[in-house]
Amino acid sequence: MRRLWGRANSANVMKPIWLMEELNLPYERIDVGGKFGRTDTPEYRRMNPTGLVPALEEDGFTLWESNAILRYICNACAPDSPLYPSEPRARGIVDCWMDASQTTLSRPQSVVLWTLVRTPPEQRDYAALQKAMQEADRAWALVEQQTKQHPYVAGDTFTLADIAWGVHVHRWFVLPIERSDAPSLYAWYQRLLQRPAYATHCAGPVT
Ligand SMILES: N[C@@H](CCC(=O)N[C@@H](CS)C(=O)NCC(=O)O)C(=O)O
Repeated sequence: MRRLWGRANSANVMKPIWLMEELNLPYERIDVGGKFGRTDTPEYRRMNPTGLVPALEEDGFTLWESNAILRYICNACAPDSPLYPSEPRARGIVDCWMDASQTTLSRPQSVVLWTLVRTPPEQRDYAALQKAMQEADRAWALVEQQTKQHPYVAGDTFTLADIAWGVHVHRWFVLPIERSDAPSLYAWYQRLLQRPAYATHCAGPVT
């Protein structure tokens, strides 16, 4: 049995949900983290020592870090899938963009989300919000440049790199954010919305 631990409104949990839906893999999801708690128990910490979500569990095997989970699922269940190409250079490009989503976007985008969606107005740190919006905008500019030249983040086909960035882009466009003009980024977001798994699991109300 494949089990995904993590609340469905977490972008990092959306990544493996989206992938497993794309691949039609059976899985069970268990709500933990955020208002559901249960991530500080010894049992959960054995699966994910950081106490964050997601964690993947498969017959006693466990894994954490959302991008590592994406790679593992492709390697284990869909080794020939173009989602994670095996040709070294093609794979290198996908890996590069997946890593860049974590190193450039995740942190500032999370500050923007927490401030605008999960913090009451009187408690918001607007200076930190402004700084995070600018940093996230710079990260999205990388994808704007890339999608000017290719339909997808790592090139001509939909890959794990689109999943790693794509879970965040719906929020970027629906929240009241000062954004640079990014028509290619918006067109890529519209392409993602045509995928049923994305529309259903990653593009709902932002909570
Ligand atoms: N680098 C980690 C980050 C995981 C992370 O920050 N998860 C957030 C949700 S997106 C979390 O666990 N927040 C605390 C909680 O939900 O209890 C990954 O990609 O899996």
